[in-house]
Amino acid sequence: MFIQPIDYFLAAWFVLAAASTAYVAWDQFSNNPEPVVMKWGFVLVTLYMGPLGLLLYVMADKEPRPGAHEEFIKPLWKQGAGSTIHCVAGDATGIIAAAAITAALGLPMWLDLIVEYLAGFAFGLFIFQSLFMKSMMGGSYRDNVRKSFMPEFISMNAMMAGMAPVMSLLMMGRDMRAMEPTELLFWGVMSFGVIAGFAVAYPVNVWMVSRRMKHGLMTDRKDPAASSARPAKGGDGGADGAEGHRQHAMRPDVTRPQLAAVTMTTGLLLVAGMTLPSLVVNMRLSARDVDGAIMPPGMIMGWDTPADAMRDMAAVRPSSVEFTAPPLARGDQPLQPRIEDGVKVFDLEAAVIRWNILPGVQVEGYAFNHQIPGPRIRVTEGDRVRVNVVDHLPQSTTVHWHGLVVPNVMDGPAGITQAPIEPGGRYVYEFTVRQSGTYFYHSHDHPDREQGLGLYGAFIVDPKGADPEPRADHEYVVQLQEWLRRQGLTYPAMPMEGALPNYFTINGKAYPSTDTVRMKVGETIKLRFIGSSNNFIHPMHVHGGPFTVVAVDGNALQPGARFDADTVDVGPGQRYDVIWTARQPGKWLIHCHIPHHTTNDNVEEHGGGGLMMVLDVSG
Ligand SMILES: [Cu+2]
Repeated sequence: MFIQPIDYFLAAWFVLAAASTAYVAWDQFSNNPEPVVMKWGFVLVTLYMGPLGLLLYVMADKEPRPGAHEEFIKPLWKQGAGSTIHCVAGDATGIIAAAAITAALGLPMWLDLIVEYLAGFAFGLFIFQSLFMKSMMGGSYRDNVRKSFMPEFISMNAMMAGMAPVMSLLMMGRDMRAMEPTELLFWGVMSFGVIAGFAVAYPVNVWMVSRRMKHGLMTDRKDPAASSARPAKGGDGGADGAEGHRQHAMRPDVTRPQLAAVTMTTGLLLVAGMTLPSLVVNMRLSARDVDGAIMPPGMIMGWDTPADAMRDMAAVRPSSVEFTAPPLARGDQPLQPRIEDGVKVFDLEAAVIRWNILPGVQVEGYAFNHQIPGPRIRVTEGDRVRVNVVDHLPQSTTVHWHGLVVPNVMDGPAGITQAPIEPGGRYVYEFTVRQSGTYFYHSHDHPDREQGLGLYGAFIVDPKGADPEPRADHEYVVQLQEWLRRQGLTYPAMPMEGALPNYFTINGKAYPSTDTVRMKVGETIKLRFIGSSNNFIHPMHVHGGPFTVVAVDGNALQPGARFDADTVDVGPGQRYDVIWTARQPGKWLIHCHIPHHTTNDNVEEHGGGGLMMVLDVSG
């Protein structure tokens, strides 16, 4: 899916790779005079290395003028490139096929690499090298497998030494869509891996060609007379060009100590390439475990980071969005109950939505009834309440009724009092409300992720008899939340590396998109602060004089216990009901007193941002 700049680059890359491959295939099979195996080698390598494959082909192998191929391919660097091409064509084909299969099977990354190595080596040795050698030198297939073994082993080790770390570090890196063969990114990583493998394998191939351990490029004409050069050698190790498939045995010019040292060095490179990435990424995880997660930039990812942590912290997948809210939509909308047999029945549906926290800032959030915060449930003390909860999220959920005394099985903690509601599933909560005051509901299944992304809402209970709290002329519910929106993706904000929030909202909107409440001098307003946020204690402050704290966590304070203040620390889970009197006309702020929480992505606009709103008092 196209959600990151790399996706656009890769689309361009693969268009060019397809065009390059088509050209190389056409030119090889209609013009270029060389053995069929090499034609296929260049076609495959161009498929994997895109425009770089084309570059190699035209610079090192494509006959520049009729009859000039023999002369053109002579330089050692070209011979080395040819030798690397036929190694890479075979090995990479085996590796890529194995990688796609192991990803689908859900094998851990460390095992993927071993299977890929074996597949690459087998494909390279038994198909590309041995058949190639046989067509060049004749002899039995078995003989050729034996002769090809050492050069193929050395070259494959170097190739995989380059390719393995690219695959490990990029596939298990920040954007683990790279583990999914259905994503362009997977194929991009494969291409980049082949390029790295080519670069590491090239020097050792140049050496092997120079020592006549391997063939480089060669010429193969149907009509030898077409050559302008007299019978020319296709490089040091090459077969005779003009004479076509002449039986020709190479006599390697290497000493045993040289061979041993080169083998050992490439072997060590291979071991380094296979093992050292496990210092950085968790090689025990499979494509299934990480499920295409994209991690927040800056999060500490170690070799022991569990897959559960990755999935919990991952970006909301844009493709999981089921509803895009209109830019001006507000959360916390009153939810009207149906009355069934005297029971107040509410329906809550959890789903992934796209939501504007500011005019130009959209987040992918988890929402009840397509709004953030979820709809306001308002009932009266003594009511029997039933809430049908349906889960349309890509993960399971539950709902907890924060602060309310309910039967244990209605309390919501997933895996403790109830089985989580699976995607597509439903659970019915029913209880009688025996308290009054300011409460809220929120997800209690992975709340670190789900509540952090918006699964919460106000639950206000009016008293049945006399109100234990003083009355006020106005009322406003203040629900707090932190957000992490970075590089086009939304992550649940968490108080840890890489996950700290950069946006803050009151009722789902950041200032200046927060509500303004209009009042007259002398009027009062009851502010119901709800600590629905996951990460911070927010010292909520009101300008223009002190307020009176009349209730804490839903419990009304006796008149003698009420107290005046101008700031209350609203911690996660806490509620404060405070009554403020408009004493002077003008614009009076309600805001968090941690100044960073009154910015939008670190920017102050129109005098603030984030957790800030205005009480507009007229005279
Ligand atoms: Cu704050």
